[in-house]
Amino acid sequence: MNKPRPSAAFGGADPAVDAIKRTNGRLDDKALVEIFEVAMRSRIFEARLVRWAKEGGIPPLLHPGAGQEIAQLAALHVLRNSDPMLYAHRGLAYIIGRGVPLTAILADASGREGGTNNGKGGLMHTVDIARGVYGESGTLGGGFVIATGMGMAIKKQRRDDVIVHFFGDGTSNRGTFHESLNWAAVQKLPVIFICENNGWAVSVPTSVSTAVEDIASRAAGYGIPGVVVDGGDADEVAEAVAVAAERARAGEGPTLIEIKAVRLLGHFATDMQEYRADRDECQARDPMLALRRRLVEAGLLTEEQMAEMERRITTEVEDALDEVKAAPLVSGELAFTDLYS
Ligand SMILES: Cc1ncc(C[n+]2csc(CCOP(=O)(O)OP(=O)(O)O)c2C)c(N)n1
Ligand SMILES: [Mg+2]
Repeated sequence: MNKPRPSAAFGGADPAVDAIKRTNGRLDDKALVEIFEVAMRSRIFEARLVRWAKEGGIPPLLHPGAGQEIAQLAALHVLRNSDPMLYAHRGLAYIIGRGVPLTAILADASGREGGTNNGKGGLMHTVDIARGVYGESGTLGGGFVIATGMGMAIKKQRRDDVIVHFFGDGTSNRGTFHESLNWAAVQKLPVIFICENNGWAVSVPTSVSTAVEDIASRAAGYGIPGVVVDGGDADEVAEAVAVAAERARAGEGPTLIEIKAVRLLGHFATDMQEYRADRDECQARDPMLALRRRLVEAGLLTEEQMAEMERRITTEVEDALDEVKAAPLVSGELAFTDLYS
């Protein structure tokens, strides 16, 4: 699998894509700082949610995304905010990155007023169409079919949107993966399939469930590009997604991108990971640490500025939590609204 470089046919309609082309496949300084800040917001917010779950405030149905935020955000950085996104269950960086307010996410998580799904979706099903956030399929593997169907709609409507669908390595073993990638490929649909391979599906190592080393190698079976990128390298992720977006907008069809990721925490909030030998050792591979070092070395942020950023975000998170705790629970009558259209 070759790492595709941006081609000469770049459209020019996307500032972030243009920027990465100009800098020869590297994110510019402003983008790196932005990605770092949103990743920090996601990390702090998620840790607070886990604590709230342990305190009994919300069901412990949170799948921590710690370790995977930088890659998720680098991917989104080169897409338009209007590009429809179907996210995965792991973490909140996707929706925070799209600008969904923390109060809305907290309200969804706790079934309070002010959320996006009126108590019906809980934490994993925040939907915010104005921000291109189309939710997550509770049945893993459902997203492939939905993304492909959305791709057909976009193509029929002759819009130049690109659908991005994030999913895990375990999910890539569902039959819907095959049906969808084949159809998206043959119809040349504008979909970017992004597999975050974190080496685990709950407590099952990928090597036990998956016959190939690289999930991206399956792209060959559909005649589409398959690209492997390092989830610790924001530039590599952003460049691969920029190339895939350009290809999709040009009507050339889908791309399968595999991010080699690290899951720093348990499958869900209260998972102690007794099954995992690398539980402590993997912390050194945290992409946040690498980006932190890079920003300091490049003189883009000082340690003091990062500490200040952390304090500011912590206050922001606590304020959002106080606001949502004071909001009323969603009325039971709303259980029967928005179910059919
Ligand atoms: C069809 C289906 N089977 C099982 C589950 C339960 N489940 C939720 S997350 C998960 C693991 C998924 O692993 P992976 O796709 O690698 O994502 P990760 O959790 O590692 O991010 C499972 C089995 C589900 N939601 N849907
Ligand atoms: Mg996984």
